[in-house]
Amino acid sequence: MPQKVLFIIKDIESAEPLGIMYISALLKKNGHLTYFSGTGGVDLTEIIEKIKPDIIGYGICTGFQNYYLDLNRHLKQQFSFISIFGGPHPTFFPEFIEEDSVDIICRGEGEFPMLDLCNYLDEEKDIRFIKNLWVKQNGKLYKNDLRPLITDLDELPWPDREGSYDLDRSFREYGARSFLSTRGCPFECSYCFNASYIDLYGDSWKKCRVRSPSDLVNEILHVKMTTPLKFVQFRCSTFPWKIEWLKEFSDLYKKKIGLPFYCHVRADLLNEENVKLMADAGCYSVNMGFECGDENYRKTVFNRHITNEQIEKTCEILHRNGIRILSDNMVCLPGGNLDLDIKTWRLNVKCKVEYPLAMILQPYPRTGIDKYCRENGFFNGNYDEIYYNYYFYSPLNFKDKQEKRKMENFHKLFAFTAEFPPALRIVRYFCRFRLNLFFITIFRFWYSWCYHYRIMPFKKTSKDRRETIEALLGIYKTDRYEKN
Ligand code: B12
Ligand code: SF4
Repeated sequence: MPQKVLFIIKDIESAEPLGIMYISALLKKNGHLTYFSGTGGVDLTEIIEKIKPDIIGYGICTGFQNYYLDLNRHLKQQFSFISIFGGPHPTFFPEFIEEDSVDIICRGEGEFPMLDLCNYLDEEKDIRFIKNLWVKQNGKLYKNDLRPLITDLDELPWPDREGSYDLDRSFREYGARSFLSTRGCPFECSYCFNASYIDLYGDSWKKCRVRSPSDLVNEILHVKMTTPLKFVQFRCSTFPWKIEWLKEFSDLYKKKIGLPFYCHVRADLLNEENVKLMADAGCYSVNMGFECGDENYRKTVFNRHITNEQIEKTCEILHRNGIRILSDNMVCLPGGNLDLDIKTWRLNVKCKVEYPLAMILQPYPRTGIDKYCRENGFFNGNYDEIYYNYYFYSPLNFKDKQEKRKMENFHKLFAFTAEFPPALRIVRYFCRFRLNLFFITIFRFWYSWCYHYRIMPFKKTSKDRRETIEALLGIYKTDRYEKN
């Protein structure tokens, strides 16, 4: 009997969950049945009664673990199914398997472990020793090794996009779609999960696995023909930067797609030649990590060997080629203070970034920064204190509580103030007050506005407009699952 797998995901947010969409595509190709459901505005009980899934799968990031645990416990009380959790949180915090109601966790790439699981259940074979899975059965835990990484990404079936529309029906009409051109990253920045993947998989993770331009462009073409695609988002860690790949991609993309796109880049990998090719292909905006304005901190604590001069020069090249920049910045840094965050802000002002996105540093499990924070007493190691989103509070300890509050407040005003740099003095003064809601509202409104209208401008759906209005009104989503 083919297995019935239901993937449950809380929110589709601004991008679809490609990881589970890849898994779903492979399962479907092999004759299994997959379903997707969101959690808001639907009756999960009714959905599960109808589908009767053999397996329920969740893909989770740190900060969401309790939400999904509450949900899974609630479902387990009513139904019988195997629960499996994958994604960054169980990968790097496999102790998660010890939680009640968790049957299996998947570490690392999930396509083939999940296929094995379904096939073995189908054939009534023993599931305890499937590579990448940690399986809990009859009170015993089976911790299995990892299998090698998928080497040829072109061989994977394209992500199951139809399934993702069940998560959010309005998404079918959405003008942007996400794609992946690579997996892996050769660098080891201490705050990023790629370095943790290198610990897990060794050097094979460092070898950036790149799809062929033709497979990638054909996937985009298929989506363009079947949806109202207006804007392409490449969500891979670092967009391919090598000239040969870019030349081939640029030619094909222009001919077959011709739509603006957004991608992630690294300042030290770009130059006049590759930026020109990207711009020529249709690159409209990029996401580039600045992370910290202090070169020494960036190098020693973040293990990110990029100079301010390289960042400034690359911003100039990008702007000269008409490409807008969304920069990634981290604030509330371990051992840091408001002055350090202001230094980062100044670098953004100098580089005339279109949207300087600030995130509050989170010590995600098994990253270098997690270790650094624990060893230096900045973090107590309780990952449940990591908030579900890095836009609110810092889970770190600071000796001076007032300074922590100033940094958390400055985070909310970081991007807006960069628009009016002379306002820095007055903003700095206001950061000492307990005005969280007011600051958060400014942050969310400006974020939503810049993201939707500056960085990815395409015709918006009523959902986008609702999000911008909700941001203005201070309406929030919850980070715990609430039973109806
Ligand atoms: C695109 C993206 C997003 C998108 C879509 C997220 C999503 N649900 O997929 C958006 C913008 C919405 C987003 C939001 C957030 N993201 Co994000 N995001 C990414 C990004 C850039 C790409 C994800 C991706 O598609 N990867 C490629 C696919 C193939 O890999 P994958 O998702 O890991 O999936 C594979 C395996 O993990 C596994 N797997 C995954 N799910 C499941 C489920 C089952 C059942 C099984 C068996 C296996 C399995 O199999 C998959 C296929 O091989 C990654 C960085 C990266 N380059 O991966 C960060 C990343 C995943 N995000 C991260 C974070 C922190 C967040 C946020 C919490 C940020 C915030 N708001 O504060 C939110 C949480 C969103 C959520 N609802 O869970 C962190 C996670 C760190 C951690 N330890 O949890 C990452 C790793 C970046 C980082 N900081 O290092 N994100
Ligand atoms: S932050 Fe960027 S460059 Fe550094 S390891 Fe992560 S993906 Fe690679």
